[in-house]
Amino acid sequence: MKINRITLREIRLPLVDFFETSFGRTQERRVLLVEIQGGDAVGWGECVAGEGPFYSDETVDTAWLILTQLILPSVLKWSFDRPTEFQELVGRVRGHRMAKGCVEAALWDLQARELEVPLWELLGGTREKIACGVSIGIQKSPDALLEKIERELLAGYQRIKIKIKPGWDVEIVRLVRDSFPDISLMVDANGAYSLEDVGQLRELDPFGLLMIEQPLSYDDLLDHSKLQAQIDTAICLDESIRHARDAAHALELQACRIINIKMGRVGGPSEARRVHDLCQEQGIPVWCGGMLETGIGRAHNIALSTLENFSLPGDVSAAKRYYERDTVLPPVEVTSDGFIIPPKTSGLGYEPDLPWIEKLTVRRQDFPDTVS
Ligand code: OSB
Ligand code: MG
Repeated sequence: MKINRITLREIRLPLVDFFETSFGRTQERRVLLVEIQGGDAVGWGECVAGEGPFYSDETVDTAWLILTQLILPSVLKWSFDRPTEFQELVGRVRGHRMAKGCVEAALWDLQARELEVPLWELLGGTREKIACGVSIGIQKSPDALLEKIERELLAGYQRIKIKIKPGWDVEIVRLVRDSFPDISLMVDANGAYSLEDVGQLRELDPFGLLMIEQPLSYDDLLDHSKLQAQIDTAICLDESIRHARDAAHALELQACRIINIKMGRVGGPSEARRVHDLCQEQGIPVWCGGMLETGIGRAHNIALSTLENFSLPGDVSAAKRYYERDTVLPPVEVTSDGFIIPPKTSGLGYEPDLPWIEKLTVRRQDFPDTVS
């Protein structure tokens, strides 16, 4: 299939509520959307880079630069049989995985639509429903946190993840456990601790947490391995896993027992699938992480989550938790018992709401540059 036209847009939209992690607070999202036309179809992708270099070194602006100057010009007029070939095309660009990832994702959607099959089927997925959990940020008060957890449980979510950082950890987890003794609960530190905090982290062991996500530095494997040997709670790696080779090294080092897969973080659906397959071979469960995506990114996460080894509930939740109005129709929603049913229609199975996206757009670049 030959690529004829590409549009890159930046949209801005406020979050319903601020989202706070150990690395900072987000109130408004800046999101890049890529639309790629080839054959008789159009595919969409969403870049998960953040507003600042706090989760990873990529940002919305670095992604814009790399996409407009290097990646999209090389994709225009390019022909491919399989979306996986894209990684060879851009292989000389090191890093910038979130920038690359949204383009590869759009190519998958494009091909699925061209073939008139659901994207999840093209990816090789088998799950007919996706178990959903939620990620709850650091709140203004412990009471506000308890209230939020209560609301999400009532909505049907199957697993609660709370963000922790030094000063908002053991006592908060104790409070949550006292209030909700039986829920499936986990914590995410986004790299806020160091190996010297092992004493503090061991204090989490009695609370029966499903896992602790990324306790140590975003770029570390070795210290996680040392930590895992000293705590009972399973470590799950997020930031530290940039590709399948990192995952292989992490497992060899026993740096974690679970891996969170985010397609943006690892550079696209094909690398995400590689991490998934490797973990499956080694008996390591995975789950799909989230990056406060709007519906387009969410729909890609849903498709990915249908792969067999996504055996734990993901941070794949309804769009309305974050945005008043989603970028796709119908909006991504969750059943009252906490599942998302992957659509049977072709491609993503959710349609980008183009008039709404146009309204939210603050900058746009077309390939070829069609003005005149
Ligand atoms: O660490 O999983 C994370 C959001 C932004 C950056 C990093 C993370 C998160 C989340 C939110 O936890 C998950 C979601 O999209 O619901
Ligand atoms: Mg995380």
